[in-house]
Amino acid sequence: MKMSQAVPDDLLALDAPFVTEMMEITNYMWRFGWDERNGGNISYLLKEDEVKPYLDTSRVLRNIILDFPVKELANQFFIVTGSGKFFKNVTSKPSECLGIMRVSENGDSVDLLWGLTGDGKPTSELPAHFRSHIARLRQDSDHRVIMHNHATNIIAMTFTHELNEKSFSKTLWKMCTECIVVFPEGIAILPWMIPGTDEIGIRTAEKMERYRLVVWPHHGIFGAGNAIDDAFGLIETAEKAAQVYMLTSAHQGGIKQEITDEQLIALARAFGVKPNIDFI
Ligand code: 2HA
Ligand code: ZN
Repeated sequence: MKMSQAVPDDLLALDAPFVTEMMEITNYMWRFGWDERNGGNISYLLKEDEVKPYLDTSRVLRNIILDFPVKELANQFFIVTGSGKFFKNVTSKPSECLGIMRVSENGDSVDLLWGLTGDGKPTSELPAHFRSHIARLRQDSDHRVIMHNHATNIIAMTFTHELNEKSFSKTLWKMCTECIVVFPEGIAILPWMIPGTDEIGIRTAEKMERYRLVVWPHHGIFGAGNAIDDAFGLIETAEKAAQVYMLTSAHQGGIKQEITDEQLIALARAFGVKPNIDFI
């Protein structure tokens, strides 16, 4: 048992494993060059039992109104990155760059319980995050994490590859043997849209009903998972495949051989995954 009486909440929360995980992963993502300036955001659904040892959940610091209702997430706890915060700084200023909050009973606001000091706000992409959580939870009750970043080669590929979900997914599958095993459903693509809006949130969440990876052309990628490692691993795998694509397609000699459709099918069979039948 933690002695929560003796230690102020703002210090105790720093011991929480989910805070450490957020500090670690944002740092990795920044070092990969995927989160320049304030690019990227993460939200991580927490269980009340995980939060309670580190935080007095009855102590609300302030209430933040949402202009999109999320009744489906009522009373759920999240740790999120803050709007305008730099991933580069999360490790040195966690309580400024991160926030722990609970969605209100009626789903039209959030109660801030920790962090986002100095009147910080949750990520500007909160509509896309919350709506994607709702969509993924409908598919998988173990779902926990929505992650967005500006993965460099995925963005590059949205300029040089046609923006068609089937051909984009197949190209990625063929770039690294493990891709079809990691994301057998393929990857979704939205049209170019203004970020931060409820509209892009709604469209992202529609795709999340069927996919765990959604590309925002000329902007970045969204990934969903049951854990930080899961969402990160998905994005990392897609980004690696995009990097191989960018390297090989830029090569003067062009691509001389590839993983064939038959080999993709054999891979899926060998690893017991069902590839998206619309794509192969
Ligand atoms: O600034 O990445 O999409 C944060 C973002 C917006
Ligand atoms: Zn972004």
